[in-house]
Amino acid sequence: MNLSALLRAAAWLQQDGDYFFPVEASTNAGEVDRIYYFIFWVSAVSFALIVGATIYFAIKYRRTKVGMNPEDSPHHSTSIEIVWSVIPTLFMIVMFKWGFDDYVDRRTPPGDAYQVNVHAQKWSWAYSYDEGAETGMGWLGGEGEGLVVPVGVPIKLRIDSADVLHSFSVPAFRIKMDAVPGRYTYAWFEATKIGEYPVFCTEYCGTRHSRMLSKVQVLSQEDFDAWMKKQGNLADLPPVEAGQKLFQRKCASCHNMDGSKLIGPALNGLYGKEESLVGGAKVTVDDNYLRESILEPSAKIVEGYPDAMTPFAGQLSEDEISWLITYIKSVK
Ligand code: HEC
Ligand SMILES: [Cu+2]
Repeated sequence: MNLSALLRAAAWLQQDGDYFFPVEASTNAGEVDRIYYFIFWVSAVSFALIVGATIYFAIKYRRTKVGMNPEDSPHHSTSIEIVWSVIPTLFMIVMFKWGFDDYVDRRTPPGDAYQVNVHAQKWSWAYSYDEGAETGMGWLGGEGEGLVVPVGVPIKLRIDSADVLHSFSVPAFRIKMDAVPGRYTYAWFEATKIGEYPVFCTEYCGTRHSRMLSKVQVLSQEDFDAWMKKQGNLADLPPVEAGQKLFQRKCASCHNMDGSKLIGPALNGLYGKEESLVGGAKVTVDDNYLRESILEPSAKIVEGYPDAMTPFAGQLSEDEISWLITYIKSVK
């Protein structure tokens, strides 16, 4: 499952790509690839010249007879030294200037860019829009549609993390940016091709890091507008359904609802149960226990499990906490 998903991602990335790179699907991709190939070919040619000359001289001047003495040879040539210092320096300057210009461009979203917020958490991605829409992972079993964006519009991503360092990477767009707890980071792109592209977490973030896969859906402007119109608010749903959606987005990477253990215990049939805690205490699961377990998971650790849950204090509204509790209570 894990492996097949990764293989699928690799195959998906490589279609329409070349030997080194996946498809170029953003305005930035072509430039990144050109800089890469420039540096690559300069390095390859330098390598061939240097190693070629080394081999040539090693053979030409090898010692062939016992007792051979070294011949006198010039030990300094200003003109050669200038040539081999100046020419590489010029290439370095081109690499630096070209790379730096593109870096500055990457760090500076156009003023009219459309903002989408990206939320990283062990081990899922979620996206929210100022219009109120929210989407989840969108791939690999995660519910939701991933990051949905219109084609041909600069998109500015505001990225945050609820727990540890993650990194938001879309190879087809040639963008990557760390998600850092306690602050916002930014990235931007303008998609040039309608389609779906994989999203990876590229900062090792724990057990299920390799499954922190999501996708970007690039739609035409009309399709995007139609999609946005259809996005209801969670508050418009019955609480159980709202809770289920939230659970899929924020909790399903660690909790199953079918009795099986994941990173944390399964949460079905939990309500009313007597739970054993680390340290030997017992507690009967009621609304307050659920609430505390969500907001401050370290307060009571379930026996047999690590203290590894993301604390959700400050991240969920009262409504959201209550929908989650309603949902957990509803699943037997
Ligand atoms: C990073 C993994 C992770 C995520 C994400 C996570 N949990 Fe947990 N959860 C755990 C672990 C591990 C435990 C057991 C240790 C403990 O009690 O803190 C746990 C325990 C719990 C418990 C107590 C279970 C019991 O058997 O008494 C509840 C309730 C709970 N989580 C709810 C949630 C909800 C709701 C969410 C989403 C808002 C969530 N968790 C997200 C890892 C996670
Ligand atoms: Cu991660």
